[in-house]
Order: sequence, then C-alpha cells, then structure tokens
Amino acid sequence: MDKLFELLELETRRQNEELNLIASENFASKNVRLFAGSIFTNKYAEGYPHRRYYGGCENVDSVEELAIARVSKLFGVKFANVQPHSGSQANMITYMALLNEHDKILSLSLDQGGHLSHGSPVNFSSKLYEVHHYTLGEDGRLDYDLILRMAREIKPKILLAGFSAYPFIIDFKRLRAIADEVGAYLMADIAHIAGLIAGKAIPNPLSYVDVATSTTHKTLRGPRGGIILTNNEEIIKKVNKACFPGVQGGPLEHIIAAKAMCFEEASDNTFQEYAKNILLNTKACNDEFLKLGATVSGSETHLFLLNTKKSYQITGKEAENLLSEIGVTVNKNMLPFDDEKPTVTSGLRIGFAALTTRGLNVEQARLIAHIIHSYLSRKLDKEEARKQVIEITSSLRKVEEI
Ligand code: DSN
Repeated sequence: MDKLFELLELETRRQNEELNLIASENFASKNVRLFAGSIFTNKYAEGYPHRRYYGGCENVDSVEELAIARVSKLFGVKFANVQPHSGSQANMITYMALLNEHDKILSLSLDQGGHLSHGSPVNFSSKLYEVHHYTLGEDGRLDYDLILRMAREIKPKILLAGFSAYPFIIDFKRLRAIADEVGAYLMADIAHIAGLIAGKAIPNPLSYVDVATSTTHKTLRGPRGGIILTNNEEIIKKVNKACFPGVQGGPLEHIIAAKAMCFEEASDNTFQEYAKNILLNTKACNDEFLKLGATVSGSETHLFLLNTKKSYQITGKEAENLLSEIGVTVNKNMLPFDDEKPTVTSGLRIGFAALTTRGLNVEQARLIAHIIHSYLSRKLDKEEARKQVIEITSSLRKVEEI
C-alpha cells in the first residue's frame, strides 16, 4: 500500500483522538469533501462563467454561478468572487483592485491579533504598500478613538478591519464613519468570523463595508479557500480583473463546487444552531478558566486568548508542547503588547468552531478548561490527563462521518 494511505489513516486517527482547539480550523462535511475531491479538479476554466479561455466549461460555469448566487444570498451582498485560492490571495487581489503601489493601508499588526497579509514586514503587503498599524487599547479591545486619530493623520486609502486573534465584536458602523471622514475604503477581513455571521450569531457587517474578504474553511466549515464580497459594482469589476488575469490563473473548480456546497449547508437553520453553540462553548470555557484563576481575554466570538505566562509561568510555546503530550491541539499566539517572539509568545489562542462541529457541549467545554488548567499547573499527571481527553474525544462525532 502506498505510504500516503497509511498517513491518511494516521491523520484520521489523530483528528479523532485529539481535542482540536485551533481557532482557525474546522471539520468539513462529507459532501464538502466529496466535491473537493471530485472530477471537477480535471477542468481548466481560466476566466469567468461564459467568458472562459477553454471549451467544455458548461458544467463548471453552472457550478461557479451557483457558488456566487449562494454566497451572495448567505451574506446579503450583490456581488461575489469565489475564485481566490486562499484568504491571503483574496487580500492580495483586493489590494491590487483598489490600490496603486505605495498607497497607504491602516490595519492592526500581526502581533496584536491582525494577519500576515495585513502588512506584516515579512509579507508582500508591506513590500508593495505603505502600511501603518493601529494598536489595541490596554483592555485588549479596539481603540476606535486611536483609529480615528491615526486615520485623520495618515489618510489611508484602505482602512482594514478583521483579525486572526481578536475575541470581541467589531463595531463596523463606527469604522464606516471613520473611513468616510478620511475618504478611505473600508475593507473587512472576516475570515475568522464568517461562519458566525452566516449563522447569525453575531451582526453582519457587510452593509457597512466597501469590500470583505474571507476564507471558507474556518467557522464557515467549507473547503480551504477564499472569497471576496461587495455591494459595489465598480469594486467587483476591479476585483474580478485583479483576480484573473491579475493574480491567479485557472480557478480550482472542484474547490468552488465544495464552496457552493458549504454555502448551502451554512444557509440551513441547523447552521444557526451550530454558530450559537460555538459562542456558548467558547464563553463557557473562557469563564471556567477565569473561575480557576487563570488570565484569559474574555470572548464574544469563537475564540479567546489564555495568558500562559501569567497563569502558569510558562510561554505559549511551552504550553503548546505540553498540551500536545495529552492530545490537546492548540496554537501559541502573541498576546497584545507581547514581549516574546512570535515563535515563543506569552499565550495560547483557543477556539471552539471545530469541536462544536463534533458535537461538544458546554459541560465538556468547561471540563476542557479544568484539564488544561490542572495539567499546566502540574496538578494532573500526563496519564490521567490523557485519559480524560480520550473520554471526551470518544464521545464526539467521528470526523469522517461529519
Ligand atoms: N493562519 C490563519 C489563522 O490561524 O488564523 C490565518 O490565516
């Protein structure tokens, strides 16, 4: 048997037997995986529906039109591009559509909870554009007065909101007013919260922004990929041109089919229940940590930050490694104003989109806080902690059956 089949089996086992608390991951459904692995992968389709550079595109045209119609309805927008291969690509395409080289972007930096493609010094975004960063307030929340002051001074062409490690609801109405005052586009990167918006668990910001980018695989629970949404016809024309032929070549039509499947699933009432349960589980776990005396950020979304340095006198890296010994999968994450390097960090980002898909409930979310807290405080030995993890994972839905 090819080694790959063995690896697939090992990965299935790992996903079933570990508690996945990585805030950006999820478990896609059988149907999403069916289309992601379908024969649509055989088709080249450069261009857009009915304007392709290849023959034989009649079926993929319908697939892409279906994906566009479904995602537009799901988020309440007029226009969408479903071709970006990833969230970073979606961001690059949007910058290319709206900016000239060296134009200014005002965004949150990676170390405060932003994203690489929002202007990190090691990313294309800071090499092509002049990026300025606002910071969070001391309470770990967006400081809208500071954003206003900086926007007035810098006059960015894009005011960018949307984050990878921000646990609170964003006031997009306020950001709209700031963007209007300085004549900037308001761009939202909703990659982390897209599923919460689609599931109506948090407010939909789409009516406030000029353009939104997202991935489809985080809280939205689809295949790995990106999308761009807007209500502005001029913007979608520029976005479409920037996507193809600007940045990408042939779209991944099998992934677009899987996206269309995920948009259908996310428009079902059961998805609203799911999105609500993500918030309940996340808050339950955060609040249990608080009761136990740990330092956590609080949460209004699918994630919170655990300060491992303050709580257990260990770095995020050490905590991540320790937890992996007992089958708890997390990622170290910089905390606002962190003095550790990104490869070390002072804490963890903990999210519940994935485990909620497997049917985790609030009591189990609280129990997870106890296991992590006791293990990192050295009050629980490895064997007992692993046993408690297995008790939870074996009660959850199997990932291949989702
Ligand atoms: N790497 C993703 C995350 O973990 O949030 C963002 O692209």
